[in-house]
Amino acid sequence: MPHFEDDQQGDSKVLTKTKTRTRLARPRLYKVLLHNDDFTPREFVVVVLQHVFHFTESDASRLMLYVHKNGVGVVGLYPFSVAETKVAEVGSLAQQAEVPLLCTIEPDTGDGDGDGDDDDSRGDDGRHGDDVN
Ligand code: TYC
Repeated sequence: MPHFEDDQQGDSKVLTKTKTRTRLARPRLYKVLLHNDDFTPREFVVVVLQHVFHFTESDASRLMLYVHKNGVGVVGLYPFSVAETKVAEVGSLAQQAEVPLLCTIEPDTGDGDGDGDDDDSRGDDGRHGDDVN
């Protein structure tokens, strides 16, 4: 906020302005992981990926197959509250359908997939801007 200061002689004024810069920390991101199981039908997984994570049908199918083959995959990177909501949505759809489909959250360490071997288990680039708040 601009304010006037007296100089030493007291007969002139100096205008000084304090610039306040606000830097916002980037929100921490969390990986949402989808786990394979032997019972959930493939079509159900594809529909869940389309509805909860807004994948196209072909991307959802590709990701479902990735998880089916590899055991686990990252379906998205989100701020905690969004990640938590998505996991709860998947859990509730799975419960209604009486299937054991499991989705979990893990902090993003920025190393690829967090399993320490620095590979890439994402079916895409892992980011979805639509839900980020
Ligand atoms: N393995 C399941 C099957 O063969 C399909 C499946 C894929 C289940 C991905 C869960 O996260 C999953 N019916």
